[in-house]
Amino acid sequence: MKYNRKTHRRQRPTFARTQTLSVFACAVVCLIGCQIITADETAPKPAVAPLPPAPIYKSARPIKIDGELNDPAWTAAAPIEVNYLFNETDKRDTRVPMIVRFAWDDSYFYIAYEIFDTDLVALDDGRIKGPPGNQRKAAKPWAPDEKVDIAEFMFHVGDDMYLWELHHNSLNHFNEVFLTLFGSDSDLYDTAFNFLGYMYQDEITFKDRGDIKFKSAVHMMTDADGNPSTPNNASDVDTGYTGEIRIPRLWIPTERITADDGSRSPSREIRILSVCLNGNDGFEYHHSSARRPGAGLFANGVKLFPRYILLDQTAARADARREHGR
Ligand SMILES: [Ca+2]
Ligand SMILES: [Ca+2]
Ligand SMILES: [Ca+2]
Repeated sequence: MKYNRKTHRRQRPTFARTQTLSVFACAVVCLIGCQIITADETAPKPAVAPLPPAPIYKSARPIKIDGELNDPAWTAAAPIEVNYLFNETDKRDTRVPMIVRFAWDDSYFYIAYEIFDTDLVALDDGRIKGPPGNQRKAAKPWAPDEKVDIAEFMFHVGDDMYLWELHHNSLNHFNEVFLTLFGSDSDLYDTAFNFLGYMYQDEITFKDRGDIKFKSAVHMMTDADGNPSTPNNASDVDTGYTGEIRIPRLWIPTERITADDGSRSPSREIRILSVCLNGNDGFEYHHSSARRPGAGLFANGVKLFPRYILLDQTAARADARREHGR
């Protein structure tokens, strides 16, 4: 799939007033993202191989979604540093603005993260999403004049063209967006379905399935004097916050792993890009968990999203015991 920004600039339609604000916001995010990397837009992109897959362990017990990361699953999970520089290739920042952990069980995929920020800003976009009884305010993903901050997770869900883009902030606003990527050879590319290379569907929402319900929470970090961080209050110096999200597994498809000999592994794989956007300086800068998120938009780098394998270590230990006759 190729994305030619120069071509697209010529073809870019004028925004009509009928387009939703959220689509507009997304488009502007994309434009800003593109501007950041304008300097090397004509240069060949360096070849950067994706990193080998990292494990995501199955949680032995349900994780309490309260924003506090003291559950055993989070102790066991490997921390993922989100500090690759957005406009560089394979370069990490000297500081780590965000740390992410993942876990899963039969019902849910879980996300935990820490964000370190001296001035937390969290805005909703005015919409209420979610099924009856489980509604939430939708996070606003982009507002440079208001220095908005956002945690973002992009899940590849199939065929290198379907993605979830999830937004969460320090006031527990949440927004799920379904992206469909179009290549320039697609018949849908130059149509109203497409803007800047993909269709952005932010009206979709994670519906609950019986007792299996989406849930998210946040918890403010405290400073050395015990004062909690205060979103949308710039009169103090914040420390940051922690977030927890659980998503019904039915919404998070995973890929089968096939070995070179054609055999199927019982484990499943998923590609996830974690992104931290901090608007402190009035210019929103992204850090990500990928060595390079791709040419321009994060979504276009889906092949380089970090890969993870969902491992059931309990089942693996049982297999090993059987194999060794124990
Ligand atoms: Ca917890
Ligand atoms: Ca504050
Ligand atoms: Ca901030």
